[in-house]
Amino acid sequence: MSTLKETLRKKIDEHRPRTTRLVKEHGDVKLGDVTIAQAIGGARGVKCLVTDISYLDPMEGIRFRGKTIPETFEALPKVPGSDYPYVEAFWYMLLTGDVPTKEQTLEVVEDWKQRSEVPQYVIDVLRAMPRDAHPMSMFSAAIVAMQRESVFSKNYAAGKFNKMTCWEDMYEDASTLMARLGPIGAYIYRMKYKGDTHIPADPNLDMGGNFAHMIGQSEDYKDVARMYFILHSDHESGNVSAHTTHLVASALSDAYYAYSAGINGLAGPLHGLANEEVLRWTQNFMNQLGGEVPTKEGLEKALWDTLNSGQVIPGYGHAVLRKTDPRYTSQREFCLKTPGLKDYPLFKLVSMIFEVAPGVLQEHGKAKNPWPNVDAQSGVIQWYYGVTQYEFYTVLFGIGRALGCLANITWDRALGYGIERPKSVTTSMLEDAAGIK
Ligand code: NMX
Ligand code: MLT
Repeated sequence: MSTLKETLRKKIDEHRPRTTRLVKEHGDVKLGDVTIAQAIGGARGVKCLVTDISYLDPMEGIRFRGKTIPETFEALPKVPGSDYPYVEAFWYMLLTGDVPTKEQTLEVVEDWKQRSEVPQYVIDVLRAMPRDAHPMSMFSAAIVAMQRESVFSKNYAAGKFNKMTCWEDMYEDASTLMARLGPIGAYIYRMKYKGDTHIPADPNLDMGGNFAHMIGQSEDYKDVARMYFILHSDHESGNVSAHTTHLVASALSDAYYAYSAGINGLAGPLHGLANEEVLRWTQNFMNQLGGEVPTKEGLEKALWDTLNSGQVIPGYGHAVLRKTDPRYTSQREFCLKTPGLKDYPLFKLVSMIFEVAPGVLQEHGKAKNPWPNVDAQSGVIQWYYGVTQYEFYTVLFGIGRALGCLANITWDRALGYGIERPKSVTTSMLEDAAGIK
């Protein structure tokens, strides 16, 4: 049986000529033009990133290596006794495009176990931070602290940089990060919210199961963790966390620098932090009603109040999607099939928002997409299982998002993608181009 790294090497060798040929023989082919609105408005729709790891169709939603979410869950080897796959199997699939066998999956499980111990100096860094620091700033600091261990940077400094093989060092760093992010997240969670008491890893568990175990969660939550990490993994390359990671890595910064930067982008309320905002919004609203589920009229008024005060409705809208996010649907289906969750008041409220908010946003007339995104549904599941510290939710997102970002930067190195450096223009130049001067 070939190892994941050997399979990846074969895939990379097969893929390289395609990229080389495109650049050498067809490099001048245009993919589109850039308008003034795009230059000012966040490059929306500008096609200038390449990835084969996932693709986001505006109407269909995400496909991972060509597979929809249900197809992904169906195809991958399942953890014994669970309906959900190994996160490790999904990593294999993101990297290679192949569905691994059980044996190949267990090889990754074992590899991550060997790499998973969180070094004492990382714990020291976390403990030195003010205890009220946001968990995302702790998470980011822990990641960048580990930069001293980067195989890529050590080899680069030793003069061993080789364009053809440097992806292997990126792969090593990415694998170590993947193995440690769950335990680091769990440490932050227990330090901040569980009286600074900690639970050692269980060597018999997979990555998702171990995360549930290390934060002190129930057996049922193990599937929540597996589902959550896979659903949040990747959303093609242009989203802030993936793009930031790619951008930073393009300077030949290592995986630790790059993913720490990606995490800082994920921490913005228009991006990953929206899952925290959704829960804050719904909890505040329910508290005002003494814990009762509101009427549709009451909810409609609250949504308008939010819009009229100049705030966005968190969890709704999207830069690319133009329909309900299938990641939302997948989590909603999980709620509907889970006894207890289906009738849970917070889930009822989230479902009512799903009925009411799109109409309100359409009438408001600004958002191009009035439908819910992944963040509108994720917090209610966490809350139901007792992870009520919504400040922590974006760390969960960040553990999952690493799968996509780190697989992508491994391929960036393999295909020799260039240092990112778009050209800027001045406002006068735009006015000249528009003929208004
Ligand atoms: N509530 C109110 N207004 C909105 C919303 C919303 N949920 N979504 C978009 N708009 C507004 C937006 O602020 C903009 O207003 P203005 O012209 O005054 O600047 C206008 O509608 C047009 O924006 P769009 O082109 O539809 O959206 P854009 O691509 O610029 O931004 C988001 C996409 C996701 C940032 C935006 O929809 C949003 O702020 N949503 C709420 C926050 C959220 O849920 N973020 C999570 C995204 C998923 N993730 O995990 O990263
Ligand atoms: C994501 O998962 O990154 C978000 O849905 C944002 C995006 O794709 O732009």
